[in-house]
Amino acid sequence: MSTTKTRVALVTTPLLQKRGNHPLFPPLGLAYMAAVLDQNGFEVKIIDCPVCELDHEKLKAELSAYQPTIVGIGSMTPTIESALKSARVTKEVCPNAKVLMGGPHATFADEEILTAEKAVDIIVRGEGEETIVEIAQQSPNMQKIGDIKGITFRKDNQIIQTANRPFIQDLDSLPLPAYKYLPMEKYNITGRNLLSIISSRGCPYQCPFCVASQMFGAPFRARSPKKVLDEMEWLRDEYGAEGIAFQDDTLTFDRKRAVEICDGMIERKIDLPWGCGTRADAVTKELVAKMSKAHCDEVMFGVESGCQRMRDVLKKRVTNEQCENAIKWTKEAGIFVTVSVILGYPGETKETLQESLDFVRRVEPDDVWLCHATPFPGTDLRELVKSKGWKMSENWELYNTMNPIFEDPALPAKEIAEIRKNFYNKFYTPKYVMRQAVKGYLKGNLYSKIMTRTGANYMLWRAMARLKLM
Ligand code: B12
Ligand code: SF4
Repeated sequence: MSTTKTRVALVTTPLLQKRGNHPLFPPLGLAYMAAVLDQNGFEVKIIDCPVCELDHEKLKAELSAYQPTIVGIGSMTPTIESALKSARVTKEVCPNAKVLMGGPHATFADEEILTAEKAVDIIVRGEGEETIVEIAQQSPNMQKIGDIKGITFRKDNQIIQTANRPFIQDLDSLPLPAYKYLPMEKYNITGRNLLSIISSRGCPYQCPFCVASQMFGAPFRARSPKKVLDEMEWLRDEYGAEGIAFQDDTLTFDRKRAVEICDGMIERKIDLPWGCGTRADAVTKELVAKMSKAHCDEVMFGVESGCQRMRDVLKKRVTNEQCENAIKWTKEAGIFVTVSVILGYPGETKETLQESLDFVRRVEPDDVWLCHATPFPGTDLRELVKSKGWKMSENWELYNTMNPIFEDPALPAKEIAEIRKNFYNKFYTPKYVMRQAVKGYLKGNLYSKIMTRTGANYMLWRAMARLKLM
């Protein structure tokens, strides 16, 4: 038995490119793991490089000063190169530390990462809370590492995958995310302290392009309304939250529970504007009215396409009528509506693309995310593109849904990108900015205030780009 105190550093890797327009939220996954490590008596530090504006050199200095025994690095597909570089700099200054990597990219690219990058020792697949505690308990000798479920590791030049870890059944048993390890005053979106909550995990729909449902499984696992409401009050009272972003994939999947949460917000006078994502078939007119009364300011619907044939290909299992109704009711309730649409999924044609854009114009959402179909590791979409033998980029930095990743011979990627750009040029107009300013500043919608600025910035950026071209 070693006497070395196990000290864990959890890292959100530095951004290699400028932040762009991605909001910075506290890293919930790392904060949950920090909380369970803390609960089990381990020493923890979270280093959130993007929000602290740390590059790899500064991260190296932080790690060198802290000398952790375990370093856990999070990974999304576009940040994987940076995450691998973080692993290498860790080994330079803490050669004896075990380097773990987890998150949605590492989970599904475990073997590739361990084969290519010697600085990574263990990949944690799926949910990390229980696994990281078991790893810390075995640190530093890791003699029974093969007994730990949900990991992939190297042994005698072989890569070993242990059995999948069952999903955490009772999410209420988890402690609150350990925000005490994060510089909470630094997280704000256009000047607003907007903090996150995840009240459920898992999604029964398992759409073929979605990573979240693969990470967290099919059963919808939900925290009790009481715990969710307590967390909202805690974020407001302890951390000065001025708004809440629910990070659930389908917040209203269980409508009865959604109503209970809304009723609780009203009864307890929580009074915080909040936003969420859900499916068009998971709301009713009454539910969105109740959500609005509980201060819901934004709902994002993944409509994915405006063409029923394509929506069936995408296995979304909602109809145009359901989408139109959901958007209409939500707008009528005064809520900001975002729709998310996938462009260029295999089977898409110029006509179906046009149908999607016509649909969006017709329903007039407050914002629209036009996402290039992106074959993330772990998705059926990736297997489909591979099986077709189409050219597919392996430059992970491009996997941010704003770039075409594969080439469908029937629909050139360049054309899709051009159609997307033209759509946005016509979407963010002075009229749009005025509409959002009225909804934001006269009617008090938080998301409209944010989009008034974002829309104006987009137009400014476009005008400057044109001037440079002249
Ligand atoms: C919030 C969020 C964001 C925030 C990030 C906030 C943050 N600091 O985490 C923002 C808005 C910035 C964002 C951006 C993007 N996101 Co996002 N996002 C989410 C969302 C909705 C919630 C994340 C979350 O908090 N989950 C809850 C916690 C508990 O889970 P977790 O973070 O995954 O962590 C757990 C495990 O992954 C694991 N784990 C994670 N890290 C580590 C590290 C170690 C060492 C260990 C041991 C374990 C471990 O243990 C944790 C606890 O169980 C997820 C969907 C989802 N349901 O997760 C998508 C998701 C992560 N995003 C996704 C995508 C595609 C993107 C974007 C590429 C594109 C886009 N259009 O938004 C960009 C890329 C950003 C970039 N940096 O380049 C995909 C991931 C695909 C992939 N392979 O990377 C997801 C899964 C959505 C989906 N439906 O597919 N996102
Ligand atoms: S409904 Fe949404 S969260 Fe569920 S699998 Fe489909 S895209 Fe993913």
